Amino acid sequence: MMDIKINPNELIKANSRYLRGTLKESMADQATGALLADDAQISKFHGFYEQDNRDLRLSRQQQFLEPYYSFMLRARLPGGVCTPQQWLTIDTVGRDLGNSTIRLTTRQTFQYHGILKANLKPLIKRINQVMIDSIGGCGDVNRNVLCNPNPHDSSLHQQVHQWAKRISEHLLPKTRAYHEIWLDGEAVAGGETEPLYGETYLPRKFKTAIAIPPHNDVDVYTNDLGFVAIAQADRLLGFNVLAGGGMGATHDDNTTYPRLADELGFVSPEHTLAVAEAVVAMQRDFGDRISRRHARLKYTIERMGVTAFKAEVEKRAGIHFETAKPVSFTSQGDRYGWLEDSSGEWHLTLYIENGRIADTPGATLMSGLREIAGIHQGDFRITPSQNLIVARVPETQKDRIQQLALQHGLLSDRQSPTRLASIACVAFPTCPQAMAEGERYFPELMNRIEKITDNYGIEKSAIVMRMTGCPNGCARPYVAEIGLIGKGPGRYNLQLGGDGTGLRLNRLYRKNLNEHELLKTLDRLFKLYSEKRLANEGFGDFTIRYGLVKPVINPAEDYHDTP
Ligand code: SRM
Ligand code: SF4
Repeated sequence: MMDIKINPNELIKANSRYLRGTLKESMADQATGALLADDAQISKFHGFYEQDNRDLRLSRQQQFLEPYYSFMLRARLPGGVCTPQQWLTIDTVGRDLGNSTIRLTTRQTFQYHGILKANLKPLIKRINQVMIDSIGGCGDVNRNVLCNPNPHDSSLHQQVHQWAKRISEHLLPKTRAYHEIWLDGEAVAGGETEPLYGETYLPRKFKTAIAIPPHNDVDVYTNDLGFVAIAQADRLLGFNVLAGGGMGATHDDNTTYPRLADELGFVSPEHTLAVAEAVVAMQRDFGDRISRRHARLKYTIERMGVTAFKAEVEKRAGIHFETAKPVSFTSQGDRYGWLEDSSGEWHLTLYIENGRIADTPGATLMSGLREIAGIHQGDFRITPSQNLIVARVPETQKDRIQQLALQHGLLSDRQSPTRLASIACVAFPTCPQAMAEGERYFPELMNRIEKITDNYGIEKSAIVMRMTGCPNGCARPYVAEIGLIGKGPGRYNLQLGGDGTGLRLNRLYRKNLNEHELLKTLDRLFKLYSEKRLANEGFGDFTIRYGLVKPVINPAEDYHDTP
């Protein structure tokens, strides 16, 4: 008989009494800054990860000290929207109990880094006092639901944002463990169930996004479950439903790869929750519970085939998908500066380099946003490119907010279009998976890249460039025109060929480049682009047309195809 071993995480979940584990005991143990090993898995469902400062690892080891443990907590903030009052709390808590920075993420929420164990409970309590929780911020459940922040049309944004919130609520775990452990809620005396997830939850993380065409800010095709809003003027008619997108891969494991979602069909709004639930339930029942590397929905769909998958979703949701409506996406990423919408409200999109909000000698971003929050009456929207929109500003407040933004270095016209279109993941020193630098290094590298684009007169082109410290793909680098994927200290794989709208995967062009090799390669590519591009041709399209890389036809085979 074959000996198939279930993944140990499945047992941890099953034994956790609906996500309680021994978290209370772990928190009470003052002898260590860490959690018990199983609790470090369960904590993710509560929104936080145990980390240690990787810059300090060696010196701590040499001093026979345990690693410098701290925690990263990620909030749940569907669609990235919060009020100025909530922002003021987010800011104060970050200064009091975190490392005095706030990290905006590629999934429209914020993270605190550097939280000490003793500060976790007070921190969770304080954000909950302003109605922000961290349930399912991480873990094998549905994560933060993305929603196009859409500064163009407030009424459509409000409708679609409501759906992001509803989906998020509908797919939340029902266990009271979070309230019991962190908010001193009453202990549940048995009889608890998880109607959707069951006691082993999903085999792996699950991600949902809603896009409003023509903007693909949310990179909707990279999500496990995607909804593309179909609207007539400002009236929402329904959604095209997508399933099976995902970015994560592992170097040198040919069975892992990034994949774009398949289109299942169109549904009207009243079926949204039933479809979301059916897709999640399919992943619960058919996802791989043996290998976590192969446990995402994209692999389930590859195994089942999209036709069989769709038929089963229709059966479970009690619906019939109509043919998907035609849509056209024209951009990825944010549009900066002030925009007025049809109702006369103003929206200011601020570029926050790699999402890190802090006060530094040159730019007091954290203080500036605090001051803006003190007078702002609209809302804040975190974007999927780690930026921030000061949204719904009346004409009368525009000048004051502009002044504050200028005064604190939140507005500058010195960034190139390529920098503005680019993002990098966190990586060192907190991310345990990082093989190379991300946000700490990307700005310097970009300075050097800008010199090359200036040199070839292509400085006005916005080339979507995304860097990650490892192949997990947290900055969604596989749909960028240029993807830089960490391979080892100071070394990156170079991927080319995304289309600048998030509809096409890129492909490996050169492996394991150090900075010198990378800049030399980009120099050659940008020279060619400046000489041979067609009118209005984007860099990614050029690399395909000019034959520098072939388009990806079969992601499973093409991702590991060595040039
Ligand atoms: Fe991510 C794991 C940071 C978006 C794919 N990601 C991690 C961890 C938690 C490292 C770990 O395993 O302990 C990183 C924490 C670093 C730190 O110190 O903060 C981390 N991921 C991030 C963030 C903060 C990157 C950023 O710079 O903004 C993003 C937080 C999003 C959020 O608010 O929820 C982030 N991660 C993504 C995305 C992009 C997205 O979802 O749109 C992806 C690719 C899409 C996808 O999931 O397929 C992504 N992260 C991963 C993976 C690979 C999953 C896979 O299928 O293989 C891992 C590793 C894992 O899950 O084992 C990972
Ligand atoms: Fe860490 Fe890799 Fe994600 Fe970057 S891509 S944050 S290095 S897991």
